[in-house]
Amino acid sequence: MKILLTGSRGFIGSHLRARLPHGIDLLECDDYEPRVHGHGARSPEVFWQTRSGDIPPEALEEIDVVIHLGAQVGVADSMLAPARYVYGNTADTFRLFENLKRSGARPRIVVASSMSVYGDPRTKDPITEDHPVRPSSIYGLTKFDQEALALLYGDILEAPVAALRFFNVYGEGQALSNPYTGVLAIFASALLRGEAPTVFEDGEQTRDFVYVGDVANAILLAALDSEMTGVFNVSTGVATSIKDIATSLATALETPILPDITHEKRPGDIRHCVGNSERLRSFGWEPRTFEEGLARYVRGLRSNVAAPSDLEAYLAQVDP
Ligand code: UD2
Repeated sequence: MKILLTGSRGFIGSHLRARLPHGIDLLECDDYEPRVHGHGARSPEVFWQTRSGDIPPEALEEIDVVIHLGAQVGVADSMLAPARYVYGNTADTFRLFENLKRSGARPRIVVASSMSVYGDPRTKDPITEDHPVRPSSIYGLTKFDQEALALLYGDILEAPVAALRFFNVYGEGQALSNPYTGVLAIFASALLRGEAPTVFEDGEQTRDFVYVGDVANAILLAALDSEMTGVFNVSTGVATSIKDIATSLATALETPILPDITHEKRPGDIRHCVGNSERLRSFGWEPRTFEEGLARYVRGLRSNVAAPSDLEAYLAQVDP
């Protein structure tokens, strides 16, 4: 089986590679975005050190599965530099699927979408995939474009498509140096420097934190189970407040530093977002508890895993 994996060297892509069954012929694509990878991090095994849209049709002819994780990531940044997201997410995804069409291949397609497509769900209850889509950031809009393009080209190519809406993903390898990454990595880097994490609003806003290994398992399931088509929330259904995140992480890291609660809202932030994942669970997927995921995350931090490039060696030693 031949798989094209875009974003293969990123946070989620690296966890996925560690789980791929032996014998898979993997074609990797990663543009080595400096904010995630720093400068100079390059692997000779990555055939395409380029953007997803640049892969020529000839390279796609024999592909059985496309897993499209490659994207520009960062909600706040997308409002400051929208063009980067429109080109990097919408246009590149369009070019990837257009090249796929030209190649004549009819692979199974798995695309990484995001809870950000819902915008502000305006409810504390877990939302299902039928909840209205109304992105409140350029990032969310372009993630929806990626999802919609995958579904549209799936229809055109008569290829099965699974669009996975990731909620707040955390875990080993989320780049500590990236200011636009998830809140756990931002808090971890503050605590490891001996500084108080900055909590916006009153800290009672909630999110649905899903461990990266479980996200990788969901992708693998979608890539290998031909019955899995349509849109799926990748979430736990459990709401955790941001204040609790700050204190749980400080406790787990044995750094008893209280968060600095600003009572200021970060522009564009939503108050609550929790996802119902019954649809994905019906295919046998089961996420870990936050406590288990946090313990794994902290073990990674203690082993100096600070970026996706640290993951390959680390995950080879631990049970991914
Ligand atoms: C956004 C996206 C999500 C994903 C994620 C990646 C939306 C609705 N969601 O989620 O799809 O891409 O970004 O990061 O667009 N916070 C603090 N202090 C900090 C940083 C964050 O208090 O230093 C709070 C923030 O106000 C928010 C929560 O933590 O309430 C989560 O923030 P986040 O940036 O980790 O993720 P979020 O939910 O904006």
